[in-house]
Amino acid sequence: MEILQENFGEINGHPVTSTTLVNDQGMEVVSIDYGCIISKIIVPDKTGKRENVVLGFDTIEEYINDSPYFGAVVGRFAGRIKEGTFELDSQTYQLEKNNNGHHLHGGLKGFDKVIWNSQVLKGESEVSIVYNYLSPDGEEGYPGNLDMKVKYTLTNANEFLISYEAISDKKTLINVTNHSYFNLSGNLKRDILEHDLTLKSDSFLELDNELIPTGEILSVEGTPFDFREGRYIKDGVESEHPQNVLAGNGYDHPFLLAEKENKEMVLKDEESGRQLTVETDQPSVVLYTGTQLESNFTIRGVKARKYLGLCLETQGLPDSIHHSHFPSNILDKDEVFRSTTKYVFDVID
Ligand code: G6D
Repeated sequence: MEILQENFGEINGHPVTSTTLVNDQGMEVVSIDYGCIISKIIVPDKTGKRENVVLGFDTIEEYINDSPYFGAVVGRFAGRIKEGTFELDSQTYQLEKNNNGHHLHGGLKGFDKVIWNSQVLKGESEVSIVYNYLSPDGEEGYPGNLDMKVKYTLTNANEFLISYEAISDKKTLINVTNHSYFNLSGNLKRDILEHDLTLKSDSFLELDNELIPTGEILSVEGTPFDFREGRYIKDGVESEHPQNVLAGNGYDHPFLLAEKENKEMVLKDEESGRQLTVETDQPSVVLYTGTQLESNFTIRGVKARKYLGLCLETQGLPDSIHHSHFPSNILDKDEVFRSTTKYVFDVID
């Protein structure tokens, strides 16, 4: 097990450090303290060839200029909040409206756009980095001084765990996730249309044409949203289902998970033989198939394009504050929020 650190650049005079967690199987996870961004995950394919399986950059400038949340921790509230406004204890709050008149992913200066403090921890069979950021009361319109911790842990069993912990001195909202775009082909050799996803979910949220949840919870039965027995991502791209069309010919939807911490999501790329299993304690996952990726920049030499990566954003339900039948994302004063998502990389049996 090893931990390597080096300078990754600087933002307004603040140095940004890159940290590489390495296990004894040759798996590597590289992250930077700007946005806790995961910039590389190196895992072997079925022949043992070690390649990168996430979309990322090698310079801080590209993250600032081009990145649609590549690898970033997203918050205080991942997803959209309608019109960026909500009420808590009869007080109305107005968040930054940074997306089409609504609030998206924590606003203009969300968790993805700040420099976090970091501390590394080296164990016998695992290595970790703990990121910490104190989001001041009123930041992007949110109430409360929120002390946020994110821990990345790599084990010798090729498990990568992301653990979140938060506490606030006022009642507030919290819905945090990681926005890595996975592409198991290795070094972006192919897009993700032939990736096969198995997802234990019987229902998903209906979205309106501004991608805001309508409140309706739809059954996956008989639709391209039924991943229970496995399905190629391309099915949702070729589909004429109005929700696939509305998402830009693909998926950008929250799915309600039928189980927790029990292999809820398994993503496979048959050609490389790579497999990613994701387990979480969160009630839902947003499947986003990179439908808004434009081709106006390159990613380590590969021209950006739709479907070059997909996100499995484990989290609560977007806009939950406006839908009382959704699980709550309200964090009471001095209540401790904790959540863990586990990613296990191996090869298909
Ligand atoms: C688009 O609607 C999608 C979001 O789900 C995604 O997170 C973002 O692009 C990167 O806004």
